[in-house]
Amino acid sequence: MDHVPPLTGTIVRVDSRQCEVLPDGQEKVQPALMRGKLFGERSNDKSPVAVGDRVDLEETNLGFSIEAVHPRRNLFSRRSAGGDTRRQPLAANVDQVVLVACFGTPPFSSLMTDRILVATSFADIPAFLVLNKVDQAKRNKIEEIATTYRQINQPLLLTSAATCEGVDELRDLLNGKLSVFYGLSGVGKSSLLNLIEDGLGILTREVSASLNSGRHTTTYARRYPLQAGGAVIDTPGVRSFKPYGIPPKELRLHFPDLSAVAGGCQFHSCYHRGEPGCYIPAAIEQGLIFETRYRSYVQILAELEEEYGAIR
Ligand SMILES: Nc1nc2c(ncn2[C@@H]2O[C@H](COP(=O)(O)OP(=O)(O)OP(=O)(O)O)[C@@H](O)[C@H]2O)c(=O)[nH]1
Ligand SMILES: [Mg+2]
Ligand SMILES: [Zn+2]
Repeated sequence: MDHVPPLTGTIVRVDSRQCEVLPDGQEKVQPALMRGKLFGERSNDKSPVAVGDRVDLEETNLGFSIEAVHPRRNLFSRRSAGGDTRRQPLAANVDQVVLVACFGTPPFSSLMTDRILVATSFADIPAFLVLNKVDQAKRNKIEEIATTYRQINQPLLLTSAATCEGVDELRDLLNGKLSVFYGLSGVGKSSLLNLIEDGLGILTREVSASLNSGRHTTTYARRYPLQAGGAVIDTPGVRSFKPYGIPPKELRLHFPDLSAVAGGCQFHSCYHRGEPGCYIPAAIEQGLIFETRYRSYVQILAELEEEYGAIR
């Protein structure tokens, strides 16, 4: 029998039951079965594969099956929702996370934004913050939030899928990269993607449909190649987000604004929660740290301690 070169491919779509793969050198996306052994190897993961994963494939008369997942360059993940404490992989081997938040509906949440930024920092993936629906907010509200994130040197863009503000800049930013669009349900991820390129044709929420209907418009993560080069992964919006796996002691490292002034704290082991000689309250007074950011830190730290044990 002739030697058959190993068949490899990239995962382009994942939902709860099945996934799709693009075999290398082929043009057609194929449904693929996840081998049972993959679940055993990654029993702490909600799904053994994520969009962007490189995999070994086998082709049988029943179709393609995924035999193995290659080591990942990076993995963007979250804690599973509900009582489930497993890791939920969201996207693998990406160049950047485009974190979409918005004004109007759903209202901008500093805590949600900061939780996602912490997760991208922990995963060592660059994040780009997109503040969408600027047509829905007053200029001073927009400036207040933009200023907070500019202060921590967070790259950001103001956009509106309604007026196309910022869409050209967003398109430039995606060029040649693999980007994952992530954010709460209804912030406009799919609407923005449809403006980036004619013909993506991603389903978006009807204007009349209520955000509280309990349904997400995008129900699976899927990768779309871009004509200009690169690709984007659209993801189902979430209602809440918690970072997975960050040791509570490490959280302060993922708040660049806190780390930048922590040298002023009396003790190196200061976790900025009322310890003697903590410099953070003074830094807030002086406008070096925004109060919302500090509140996020305290809240996220409490959540991580509840999950992974208190700092002693
Ligand atoms: N006014 C205004 N409405 C917008 C803007 N962007 C999106 N929308 C509307 O917001 C709603 C939600 O948009 P989607 O693109 O479906 O949001 P999504 O983030 O993909 O939501 P999920 O798929 O559930 O995660 C739709 O009714 C859009 O028309 C914007 O910039 N301004
Ligand atoms: Mg969507
Ligand atoms: Zn401190």
